[in-house]
Amino acid sequence: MNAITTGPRDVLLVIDVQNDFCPGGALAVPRGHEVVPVINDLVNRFEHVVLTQDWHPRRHSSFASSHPGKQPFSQITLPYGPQTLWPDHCIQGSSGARFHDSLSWTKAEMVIRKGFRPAIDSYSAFFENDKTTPTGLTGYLRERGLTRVFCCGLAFDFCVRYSAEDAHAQRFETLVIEDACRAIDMDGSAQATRDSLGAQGIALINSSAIR
Ligand code: VGL
Ligand code: ZN
Repeated sequence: MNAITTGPRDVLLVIDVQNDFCPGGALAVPRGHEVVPVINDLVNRFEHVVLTQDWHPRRHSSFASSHPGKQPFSQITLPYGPQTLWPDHCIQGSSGARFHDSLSWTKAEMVIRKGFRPAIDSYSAFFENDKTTPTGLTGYLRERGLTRVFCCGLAFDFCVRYSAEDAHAQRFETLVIEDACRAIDMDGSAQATRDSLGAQGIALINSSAIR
């Protein structure tokens, strides 16, 4: 991979590096905490950093506990389509919803919260799972003149995947820094993510390529 030099129109989009997605958390991503030193190092190489924070109210519709008889990691159909059910996680104001203690978050110019509407989940940083409700991030990036989005964080096969696909669909130049991500990997979802990103022409790169 050729070296990539970052500039004033580039943004590092750090997705959901929160306690609940790290070992010991409610929806722990295997080795999720390992992204933290990689991302902290990347933060120094970007002028602009934006974070996302999964931010659910209690009894959110994506929680298995909100659907009597349903188990976490099963699927249901909500009015907007299929939805995976999760353990209760990233509840607004809880310690699980906080950024990982070692994440260097102070440089972030913007924090996009998502998943706060009780009836709609939101994997992507750009659109909720109904594919129509915007988070406001497209407008923010455009108004700021930011044109190239480097995605990293948790989880590779859910929130990072859908954020990258939406960034690309919104015509931002989009890259995913794979060694700065970790996957949940349910039923081959990590490989399916690589295939899908590849098919769309979204580059998967290593953090060592970024100068
Ligand atoms: C995520 C499942 C539920 C993620 C968020 O950040 O990938 N996954 N909520
Ligand atoms: Zn969530």
